[in-house]
Order: sequence, then structure tokens, then C-alpha cells
Amino acid sequence: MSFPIWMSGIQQRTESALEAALPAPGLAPARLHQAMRYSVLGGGKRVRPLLCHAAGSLFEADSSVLDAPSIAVELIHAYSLVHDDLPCMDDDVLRRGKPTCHVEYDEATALLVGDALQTHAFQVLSSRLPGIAAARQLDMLHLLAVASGSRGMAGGQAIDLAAVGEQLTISELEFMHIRKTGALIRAAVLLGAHCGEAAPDALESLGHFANRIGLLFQVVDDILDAEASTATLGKTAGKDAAQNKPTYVNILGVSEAKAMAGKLRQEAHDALAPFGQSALRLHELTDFIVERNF
Ligand code: GRG
Repeated sequence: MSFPIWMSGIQQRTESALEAALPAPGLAPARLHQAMRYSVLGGGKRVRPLLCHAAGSLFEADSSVLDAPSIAVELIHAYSLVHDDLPCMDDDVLRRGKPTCHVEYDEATALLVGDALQTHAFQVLSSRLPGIAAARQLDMLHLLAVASGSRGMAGGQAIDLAAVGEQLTISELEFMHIRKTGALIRAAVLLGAHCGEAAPDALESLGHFANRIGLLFQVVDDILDAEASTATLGKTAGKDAAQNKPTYVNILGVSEAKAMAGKLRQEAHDALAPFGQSALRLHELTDFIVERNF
């Protein structure tokens, strides 16, 4: 099966799983449930579910089991975007080509949407998962909680907010992005692997791969923010410079940032060497992360 067909199949099954997992739009409190669905459904590349399915398939995990961790990570991601767009954070009006949640609804609703999506992720991941032992599922819940919290994504966001207008070194920038963007990407890969029979050394190699693509994702995001248009991105372009944020592009310049992306891409491919041809989808996703234009 070609990569585009595989990718579109996973994106469609992710959409259906999210649709089924979210509360129905007519269920009380209807406005909150409608705003949750508005923020999650019908948009986004679904990179984290794609990584979760690709990592799981490496260890012959069943797609029907991989749906739960995939959508749990996507729900956390969607919550982070809703909160990030709020006026008290990044203050944006456009996300995934449509008005941000607080613009379409209101700020209080957007705050609650984020809260509810976050807890919904753990509701999904703590549901019964056929074939997954309770102890393993507990490890998976712990993994997602650490990746999302103050030692992971929320902590990275705190560092990001404090860094506006500051000069950061490349290693300080890396410290921030390993948490803000990288932690959830790493969780997506490792949760997929936990759904199959991954040996400790395989988990270590995958963890290394995930760290590389987490940073790669961010370097490419910074390049796109500087080079792509708002129409292509579906979110406001050029915000990093406008908000005086430290990024790979403004610290290194565009051509050095592109060289760094090339190096991280190669390191990610190298980290998959122990898996041979069976890691094809992860190799393809690495290339997709670099070659995407939104
Ligand atoms: C509010 C706790 C909290 C955290 C927010 C992830 C994040 C932290 C903020 C988003 C801002 C941002 C531009 C981060 C850089 C990388 C990133 C996560 C981009 C958006 O992810 P994509 O490209 O989005 O996967 P889609 O829409 O395709 O799902």
C-alpha cells in the first residue's frame, strides 16, 4: 500500500474514532459539547495518531487497540491548541483554517473545552482495551500524564511564555521544545509501541527516534511560520517574528535552520536502523514531517 493511501486510511479511522468518542452535539451541556467537537473534528494532519499507529504496527499491535491511545493523544493535542490560542497565551484568531474556539464561542467556553478534552483523553485511555493487561495500561496512562504535564507539554508552554522577548541559546530552545512539542510526539510513538510486544531495547531505539522527530517537527514548524502563507498554514503566519519569540529561524537564520532539519531527519532515519524494512511507515512519516507545507 502506498504511503498516501495508508495515511488517508489512518486519518479517516482517527476521525471516526474521535467522532464516536466525543459526546454527541445534542447532549447537555450542548454548547460545550458542540465546542469540543468544533475544536477536534474535521481538521488537522493527525500526525500523532499516524505515529501511534505506525509504531504499534511495528510490533503487530491491532489497529482497533491503537485507536484509543491515538485519539487520547490527539485530544490532548487539540486541548493544547485551544488553550494556546487564548488571548492570555498566543492570542490567535485562526486555527485549522477556521476561527479559533474562543472566537467562534467565547473565552470561558474555550477554557472549559480544553479542560474537558484533557480529561476526556484520560477517560478514553482508561477504558477497557482488549488484549492490554491492566499493568501495561497503567504504564500508558502514566506515560501520557507525564508527557502532558509540567514536566512535559504544559511545562514547555510555561518556558515558551516566559521566553517572549528573551534571547535563548540553541540548547535552551531545545530544552523548551523537547517538552512543548516533543513530549506529546514521543508519547504518541511509545504508546503505540506499548500496544504491541516491544522489548526494552526496541523501546529505547524508538524513544531516541521520537526525540529526533519531536525536534524536527518544531524546526520545520519555525521554518513554515517564517516562509509559508496564512492561507496554506490555516493559522496566522509570521507570528513568531511579530511576537518576538525565540525560534530556530531567528537564532540560526533560515538556511542554518534547514540544515538542522536535514541533520535531525537523518538522525531519525538512523535511529530506526534496528527495525529494518518493518519501520517503513515511520521512515515515511519522518519525510512527511519535513516535506509538509502546513
Ligand atoms: C496550552 C498547555 C498548553 C500547551 C500548548 C502545543 C502547544 C503547547 C502549542 C501550540 C503552538 C505551536 C505552534 C506549537 C508548535 C508545534 C505544534 C504543536 C504545531 C501544531 O501541531 P500540528 O502541526 O497541528 O500537528 P494540526 O492542526 O495539524 O493538528
